[in-house]
Amino acid sequence: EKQLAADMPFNPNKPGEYGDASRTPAEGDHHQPSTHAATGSTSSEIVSSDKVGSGTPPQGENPTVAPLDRVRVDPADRHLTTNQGVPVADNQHSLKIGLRGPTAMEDFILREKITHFDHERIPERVVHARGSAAHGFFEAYDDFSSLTRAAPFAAKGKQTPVFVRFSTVAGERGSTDVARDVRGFAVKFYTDEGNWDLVGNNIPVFFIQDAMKFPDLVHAAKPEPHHAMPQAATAHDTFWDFAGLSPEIAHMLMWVMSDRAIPRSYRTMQGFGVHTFRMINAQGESRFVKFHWTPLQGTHSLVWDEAVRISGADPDFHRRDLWEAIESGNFPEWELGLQIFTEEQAASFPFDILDATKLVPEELVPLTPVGRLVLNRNPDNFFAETEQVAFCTAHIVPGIDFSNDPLLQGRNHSYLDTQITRLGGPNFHEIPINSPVVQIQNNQRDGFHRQAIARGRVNYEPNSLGGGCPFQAGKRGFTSFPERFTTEDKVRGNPELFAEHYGQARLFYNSQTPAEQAHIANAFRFELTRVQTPMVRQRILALLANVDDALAAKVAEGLGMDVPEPLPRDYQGEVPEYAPSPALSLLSRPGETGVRTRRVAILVAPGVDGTQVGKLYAGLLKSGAVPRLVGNMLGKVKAADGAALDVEISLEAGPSVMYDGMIVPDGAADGLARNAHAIDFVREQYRHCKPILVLGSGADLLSKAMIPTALPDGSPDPALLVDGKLDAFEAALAGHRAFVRETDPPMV
Ligand code: HDD
Repeated sequence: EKQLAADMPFNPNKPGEYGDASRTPAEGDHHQPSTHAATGSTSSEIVSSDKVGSGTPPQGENPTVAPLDRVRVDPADRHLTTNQGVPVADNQHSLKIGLRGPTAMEDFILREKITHFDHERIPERVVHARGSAAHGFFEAYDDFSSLTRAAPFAAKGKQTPVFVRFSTVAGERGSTDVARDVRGFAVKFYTDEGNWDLVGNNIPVFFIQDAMKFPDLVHAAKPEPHHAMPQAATAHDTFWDFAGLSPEIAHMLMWVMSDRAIPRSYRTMQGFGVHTFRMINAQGESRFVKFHWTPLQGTHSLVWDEAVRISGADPDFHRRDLWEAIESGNFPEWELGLQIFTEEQAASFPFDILDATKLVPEELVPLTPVGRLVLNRNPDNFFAETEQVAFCTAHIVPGIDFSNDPLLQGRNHSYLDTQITRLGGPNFHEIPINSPVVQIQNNQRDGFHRQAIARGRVNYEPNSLGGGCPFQAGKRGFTSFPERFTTEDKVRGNPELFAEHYGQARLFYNSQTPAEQAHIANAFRFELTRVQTPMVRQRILALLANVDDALAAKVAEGLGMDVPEPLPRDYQGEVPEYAPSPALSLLSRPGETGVRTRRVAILVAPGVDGTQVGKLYAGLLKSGAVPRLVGNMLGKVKAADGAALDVEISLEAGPSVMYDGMIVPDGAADGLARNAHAIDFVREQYRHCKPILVLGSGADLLSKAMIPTALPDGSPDPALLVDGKLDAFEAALAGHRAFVRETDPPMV
């Protein structure tokens, strides 16, 4: 035994527990026995081993919060062991009584392996089950301590580590990334004063105003309970039934029926804290704030027809996009902007800032840029990090505080509570991804899966036996903003302005470009067509009649119905009139990264102009785009000059929806035209308004696919370039889509 421990340390992190080391105290400071009376060390701890250490960690240290390195595991050059560290000789065969006999109960290795496997799954999140995450940092542009004492804003250039998880809401863990849905945008800041979670969405308003309604909203949106359909979709009766009976949803419906709900990428979404929060400086002065994340990549979305096809072609579309961007060094970046306003300003707004169905128009309170968020590292392990991360709106730090938004107040309960089932107990804060980077010291004890080994006999406060430690932080600690309340009755109900549901729904609709407005109407038509109960459709039309006559009429026409009487309004006052807010259009933020990471298909077939292909490929790479040679099948394609080109992906495996734009080089059309996948490819690129460049005889593929080269009104198509230059194509690609090409129904 001695021999084994001394000569063969199977895991160098845990050298032998037996042998001489267990009797002789090891050298070094950290092995000195404690002299602190409060630790309650017994003399047996002085007899230390490398496993138990000396029993005296450096004062104040709590290694459960050390960097993730402490738990990263790398199997290189290691042999298999059981969970008890026993070397495993044979991982292929169970232990049998004779080769054809029964398996021995004694086979502890088999049983351990199977038992662990049997318990590999944990419950998925009750909402936002499907998600993807990355590490990064937040960097403050300046010292904002006059606004807040929150640690991330304390100094110019200060960096705070973050972990960010994006998600859909309704779908289950394995559902498609590109469902029509709100996206979660949850940021965990590991600040110097504890973890701050900003648990937001890519839409600045919400469906409901009071947490009391959340379980009903989610039940209605999730698959219907009798047959568990449909997956990851609101296009069914129960959601729209709930919606029509909850007119506060009007504003949010405009957003979720808009292209915001089908983003091109997590990287091209805005994020919002949604609620009004407070920021408080060291002098105790408070301001209200709204949080906005603005992507440097621009705000871009899919078109619905494309999203439907991506769900089949690559349901991991957003996960893959985020992963690949970070792996390739194209670190996505967002600017954090704050809308900062006082209580007096808030009182003058024509809406209530505690109402999560309302936004503060940027024209009313412009954004103050305060820093940037950069995601620069993919997780090592999806389960350990992305799945086990636990966000909670109640995780705030000194300098930040809540408002009385009743949705937020309810959330503050829900998030901590839900982790207790999902992560199996109250110690989820010790899971490495959730632990702060600062020390945890308190008298909370025990519970399932406890990691920290709290020392001493004192687990209460106040105490004298522990020298009063850990002690209250006093002024350094978190103090709630001392908001003053007048004496009011305890009631269930809403403030008056909560009853006004249509002014901002109209504001949003009126702020969209015609193409975006058309997409909203089409989305309503699609969803309500899927609804089976005419009365449910009717009620939504009645709701829309309160928002915009033309929209209601268009949706009604699409459903073959008449617009009914508008829903009765709860609010007796005047509906506020808002001037359109261009900031609410997705198209107002084209981004600063141009064609970087945009995927371009170069279609190739035997006889293609190889030199031209080489130049296009190199040119696109140089601009940071991602070109791919797409052909009939994998293998070599002989170019006109005899050179061999490697097809990177086939038309079948890499269909049109995987690309932001396409090029048909000279000489490629003949070899492609007999493949219906190639015809579909061009037609879909066209229908989805993507830039197309055709060179020389490449144009033949357009005519084979019956693509019009001019717009319906006869004017030239700005994104269909016949014998155009690569520069012009790249400009169109940076512009993302040419919606001017769209017709309803599609002509191509
Ligand atoms: Fe929530 C998860 C965002 C209202 C209850 N929510 C969750 C996540 C995001 C949001 C991004 C996923 C976090 C992650 O990646 O792990 N939720 C929002 C926003 C809301 C909102 C922006 C409105 C402004 N949520 C809301 C209400 C309640 C919840 C009103 C309950 C009263 N949300 C939860 C939850 C979840 C959750 C049940 C499921 C998993 C989790 O928390 O950790 O507690």
